[in-house]
This record gives sequence, C-alpha cells and structure tokens, in this order.
Amino acid sequence: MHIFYSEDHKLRDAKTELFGGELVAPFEAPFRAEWILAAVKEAGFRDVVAPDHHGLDVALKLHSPDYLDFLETAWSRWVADGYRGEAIATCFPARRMRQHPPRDIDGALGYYSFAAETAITEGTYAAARAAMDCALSAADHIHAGNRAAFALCRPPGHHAAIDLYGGYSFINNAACAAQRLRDQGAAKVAVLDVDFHHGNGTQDIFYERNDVYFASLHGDPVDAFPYFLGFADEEGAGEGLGTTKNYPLPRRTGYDVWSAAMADALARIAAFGAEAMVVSLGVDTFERDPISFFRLTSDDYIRMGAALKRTGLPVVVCMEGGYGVPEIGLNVANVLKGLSG
Ligand code: OKP
Ligand code: ZN
Repeated sequence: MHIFYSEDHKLRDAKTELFGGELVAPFEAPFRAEWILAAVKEAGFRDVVAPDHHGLDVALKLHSPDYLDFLETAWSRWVADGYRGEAIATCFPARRMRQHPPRDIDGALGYYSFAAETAITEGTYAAARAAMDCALSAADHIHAGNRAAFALCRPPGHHAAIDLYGGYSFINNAACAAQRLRDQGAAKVAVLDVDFHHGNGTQDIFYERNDVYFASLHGDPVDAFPYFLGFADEEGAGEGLGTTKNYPLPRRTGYDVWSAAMADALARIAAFGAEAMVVSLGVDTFERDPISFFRLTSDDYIRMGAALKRTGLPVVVCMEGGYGVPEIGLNVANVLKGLSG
C-alpha cells in the first residue's frame, strides 16, 4: 500500500492552542505525523511517496472561493495589522447576528471559523494544501487500479466545512478525496468517519448531495467537540435526504459497541451502492487518547482494518486525529495491516 506523505506538513507548527483558558502547546503538532510515519514503515509499509501538486479545482467544488482566499491571505493580513501573537478568532456571528464577512481580519477570522482553539500561523495554508495533495494523490492511486492508499494528511480536515475552519482543520482532505473519486468516474462514493470527533465539515459539504454517503461514529455531541452537530436525527436534506448517518456514542464506548455501529454503517454504505470509500481515520478513539473518551485498544485497530477490507471496496484512508501517546503510530499501522490483510 502506498503512503502519501509530504514534508510540508511541518509548516503547520502553531505555538498556541486555546485550551482550558490557557494558550498551550497544540495537541495537533508535527510529531504526530513523524511518529505515524515511523510506525507504518516499521510495520513494513515502505512505499512512502510525495504527493503530486494539485490545483484548487477539486477544493473549489466543496469550499467557497472567498473562504479559500481567506485561508491563503489570513496570516499576511494579520501580520499587516500589527498583531504579535498567532491569529485566533475571538468574535463570531452567533444567533441573530448578521452573516457578512468583515473587512477587518480580526472579524474575518470569526466569520470563517466555528471554534477558537485553532490558531492560523505563517505556514498553515501551505501545509493544508500539502495535506490536500496527499488526499488527492491517494484518490488518483485508487483510480489507477489499486485497492487501498493511505494519505498521511496533516493538518487534518474533517472539521473544515464549506466556509469554516476549526478543530485543527482548514481544507477538508477526505472530502477532496471523495470528490476526486467522483470526478474520475465512481458514480457513488462513501465517506466513513471513524475519528472520535464528529466530521461536521464533511457532513456540511455533502449534506444535500445524493452521490456521496457520509457516516460518522463519534463521541455524543452533548459531551464532546464539536458539540453543535453530529446528532442521530441529522440525515441529510433535499436530494441528500437519507445519505447522512450519525452514530453518537457514550463515554467509555469500547470496541464491542463501536464495531456494531461500524457494521451498521458499512451495511448502509453497501446498500447505498458506493463504488469506493474514503475513511477519515482518527485514532483518538484509543483508550489513552488525551482529549477523548472511547476505549479502543491497539488490537482493535487491526479488526477495524479487516472490517474495511471485507467491504471489498477500494479504500482511501485519510489521516485525521489521534494525539499525545506513542501508540498513535502503532494504531494507524494496525489499521493498514488489517486493511491489507
Ligand atoms: C480534531 B480532530 C475538548 C476540546 C476539543 C478540539 C478538538 C479537535 C479535534 N475539551 N478541542 O477531530 O481529532
Ligand atoms: Zn478527532
């Protein structure tokens, strides 16, 4: 299996995350990709390749042009205004307020985000583009006839909505992979999101479409970020009614309950008639993840990969979350092991 990896992920190296009322060192940091890369190589996945450079044509089918322009220019606008820290949103267009992009960068940050933990920094946009390139190249690799590919995306993408960043996400890598598979001829594609957090961005992007099925297993939003989306009664809208499926799960969920939900999701994806699948892989479902509350063990990730393989679908795996502990590498390698059989 090919691993698509770009050194440019290191350009995303924020010094701050707003957490518990403090500016702390971000959970989503360069060591994550380094640990995961080392572990997958150690597990025998040695075909590590740099992605091809892609334009924004695929992303422009998912994100708004003004949002992508904002991402590209936000840091230089912030610096030009004389701010000294990293760019953190502080004011949002909340209930009963007007939805209009301000001219001022401080206001624009709030307009284009849904959460304040994620700072925009100098290399953030370049790294996000490289992560998108990994996802697109992995999709191209499937189109070329391969059964599976791993995009080691960093920063992650599944919280990035049509015109909102947050939750460490800027460009929705998994959605780009799904769109690429569609553009290359797959009539129907599924995105299965197994990150601990609900993939609000991916859901938003495909909510009214009937060509992409979105299923997500995650911590119940009454207890877990992103708090305001991911409930069981969100099922899609318009032409997309019935093509979104959420599995909000309680604290301490282990693989027995988790895997039953995944089996249900995979059955629905098969019934939908998906010809290819994108997996938003977060390993923050791990029992010792520092910011999450599920109880998966390292061996469970082998079973997860094997279940993905049994679908018989070609699979693009996009890296999302998984933090703090050295096991993130092993857990990702175990998914790939199960998937490649
Ligand atoms: C990104 B990905 C909890 C704060 C949560 C943001 C988490 C972003 C997760 N008290 N902060 O889905 O792994
Ligand atoms: Zn997550």
